[in-house]
Amino acid sequence: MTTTTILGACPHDCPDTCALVTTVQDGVAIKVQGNPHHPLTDGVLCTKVSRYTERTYHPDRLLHPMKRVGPKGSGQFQQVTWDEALSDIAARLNTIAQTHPERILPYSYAGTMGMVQGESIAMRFFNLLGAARLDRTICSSAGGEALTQTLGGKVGMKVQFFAQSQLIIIWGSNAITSSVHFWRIAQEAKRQGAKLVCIDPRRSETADKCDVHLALKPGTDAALALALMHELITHDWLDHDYIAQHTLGFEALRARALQWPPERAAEVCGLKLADIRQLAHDYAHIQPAAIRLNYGVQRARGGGNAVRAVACLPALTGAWRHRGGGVVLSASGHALHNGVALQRPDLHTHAKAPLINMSTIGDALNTPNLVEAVVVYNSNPVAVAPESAKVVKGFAREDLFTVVLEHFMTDTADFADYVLPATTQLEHWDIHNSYGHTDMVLNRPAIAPMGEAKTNTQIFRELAERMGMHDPVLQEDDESLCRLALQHPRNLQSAQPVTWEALLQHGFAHWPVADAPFAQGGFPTASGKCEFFSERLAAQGLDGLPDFIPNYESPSPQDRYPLAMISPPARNFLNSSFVNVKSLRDIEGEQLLEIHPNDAASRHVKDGAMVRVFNDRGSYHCKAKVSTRARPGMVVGLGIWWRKLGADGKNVNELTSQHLTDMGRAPVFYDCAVQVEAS
Ligand SMILES: Nc1nc2c(c(=O)[nH]1)N[C@H]1C(S)=C(S)[C@@H](COP(=O)(O)OP(=O)(O)OC[C@H]3O[C@@H](n4cnc5c(=O)[nH]c(N)nc54)[C@H](O)[C@@H]3O)O[C@H]1N2
Ligand SMILES: Nc1nc2c(c(=O)[nH]1)N[C@H]1C(S)=C(S)[C@@H](COP(=O)(O)OP(=O)(O)OC[C@H]3O[C@@H](n4cnc5c(=O)[nH]c(N)nc54)[C@H](O)[C@@H]3O)O[C@H]1N2
Ligand SMILES: [Mo]
Repeated sequence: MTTTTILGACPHDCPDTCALVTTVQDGVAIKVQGNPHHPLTDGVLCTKVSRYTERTYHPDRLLHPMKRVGPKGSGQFQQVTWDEALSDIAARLNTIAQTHPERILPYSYAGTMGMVQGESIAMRFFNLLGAARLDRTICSSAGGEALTQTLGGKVGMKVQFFAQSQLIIIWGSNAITSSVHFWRIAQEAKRQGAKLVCIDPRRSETADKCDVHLALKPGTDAALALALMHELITHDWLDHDYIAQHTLGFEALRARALQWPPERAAEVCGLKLADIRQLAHDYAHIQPAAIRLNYGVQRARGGGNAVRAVACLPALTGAWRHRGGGVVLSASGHALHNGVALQRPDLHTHAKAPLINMSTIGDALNTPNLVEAVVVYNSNPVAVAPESAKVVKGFAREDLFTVVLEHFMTDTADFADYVLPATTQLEHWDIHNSYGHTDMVLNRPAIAPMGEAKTNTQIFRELAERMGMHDPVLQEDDESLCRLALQHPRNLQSAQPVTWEALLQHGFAHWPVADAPFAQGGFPTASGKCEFFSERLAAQGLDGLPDFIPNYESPSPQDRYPLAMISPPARNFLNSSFVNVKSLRDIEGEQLLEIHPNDAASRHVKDGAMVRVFNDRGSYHCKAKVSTRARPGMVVGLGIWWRKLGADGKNVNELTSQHLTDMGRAPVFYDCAVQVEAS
């Protein structure tokens, strides 16, 4: 018997990007653990990924190419050879490409966050083809755009220094669920006396464990941030020196903030006046003060503005001066990888190719003459995209040619003409940055591909050959692509570059980032300052200052759809991944809707009873969980279930809309009015 251990990286869409150690016995992966030498992983994994072998060796794993034999969506497939599948796909795509390559749409997101199995050969392939471009907005583009306008990029505090904070504001995140390694650091700070504040409309597991919980109405964060500024300004709790040297537009921001006395914010946010005042006082007086801002705040109409407003706070008090002070939403902008070399945007020369927003895929697929073929990889749009009825109608089009690269027969795969089996992280090379920390992590294959599965990259290589696309850039191998990711001029010139040797030896390496990156200003904006006022936005005719923008759907009790619904992820799923892993689904039980006891009583809804949740866009059935985790007037539909595993073959996205955010063209999953009735 031979036993080896292989160093890897967690591929999932999560800020923690853990370093992994896989134990392999006679070619079989028997255990996946956290790498104890990687400081942030610290040998610990979440429940989901510690069961990674259960996912990899799942009895339902797709092991062979499959061809549709029944109507679209029926899930009736028959096994075919790779040769048959690839020849037919190549012929079908070539027929479209001869006249309208721009009607071939790639649809991909972060099933794996690896740069190689994510967007390398696949992106080169679609670029060379002149395919439609996909606007990848479904998760973070509102906040990303906002942060870029204010701070200059996806930059901020180094997560490890939250351990030194004395005040930690967890703003729009259920950290225990979605970034457990950050939560461990926050606990360390707490042991050193830090005060923890959670700002979240839901009393989440994280809110339970913080010292203070401010349960504001969904989508009102900008109003709260502006009221905090009002207090900082009127009490003169400001770092005048930092403001003078490292910010732009203070006078304009001051005038805006003075319109937001805490009384006004209390009304808009549904918070107690005293709680807002106390938070402002704490933020000004407890140093270092750190904000873990997260994506929960930017899934509503004014999400971009909310992020801009919050991102201004640390510059007002000079919190950036400390290693344990500042804000972080995403730290991915600190990485120095060469994404351009991997993806080669220069290869795309087809001027007529449209930019199609993945968040409105429902509308796009139902627009005549826009999309004739869609190739899905690393994503499950039928489950995760908003307004499912339209998404399903689009994917059900008999004249749409659909190819899905997957591990499992997902809701999206059910609609495919061909489903192609892809390798998992244990079976391929990849290289990862993180959006929560500033390390790079390498993933080496631990086991041979299962069944006939191939890597995403190999599938596109072989497809390209059959389509007569012989450009050598499509044939670069995975290990070379991993190395290429390091070839960024600034990495190569750095005094402490991330090297291939270090990655091979340790499995991870640190990007060179200063401990307190903005202690002396130096923001990556055009002005080098934190831009309270943005000339760029003003020049586009937009508001140069952050403001509160009310939700598209902010219901009141007399409305036809009187309840605000948010749909954050269930703890044991990762978006729609892992929903089919039985041991994890058993923990979650069924699709749940949390509803406040008052709202339940007025509708005669009992705890554990089935309910119908509906609005003009659709309805779904799920089980009511009567609980004060939901504010009065608000319900929480925990996501993201596979539709086919839901009570009536639907999930929460049946109700969400295709409206977009103020910035970044992103979806508004948490800006959604519904009604609930016993069923
Ligand atoms: N277990 C698990 N971990 C995950 C994921 C998962 O599905 N499961 N998803 C991963 C992905 S793709 C992402 S993008 C990240 C997301 O991770 P985060 O950005 O940290 O967000 P979430 O933890 O999803 O939590 C969003 C929180 O925002 C709250 N919220 C909803 N509306 C508002 C609002 O208007 N204002 C405020 N202040 N809060 C609001 C919700 O109640 C919820 O608790 O997590 C990643 N990690
Ligand atoms: N209502 C509601 N909807 C939401 C959200 C919400 O909070 N509420 N969150 C949104 C957010 S933040 C996000 S990021 C999106 C996420 O949406 P997606 O990025 O679509 O994420 P998943 O649902 O996890 O689907 C990823 C799929 O990729 C597959 N996959 C994984 N690795 C590989 C690989 O190496 N090769 C191939 N070919 N396939 C692979 C997995 O099996 C899985 O089926 O959902 C969004 N949708
Ligand atoms: Mo996400």
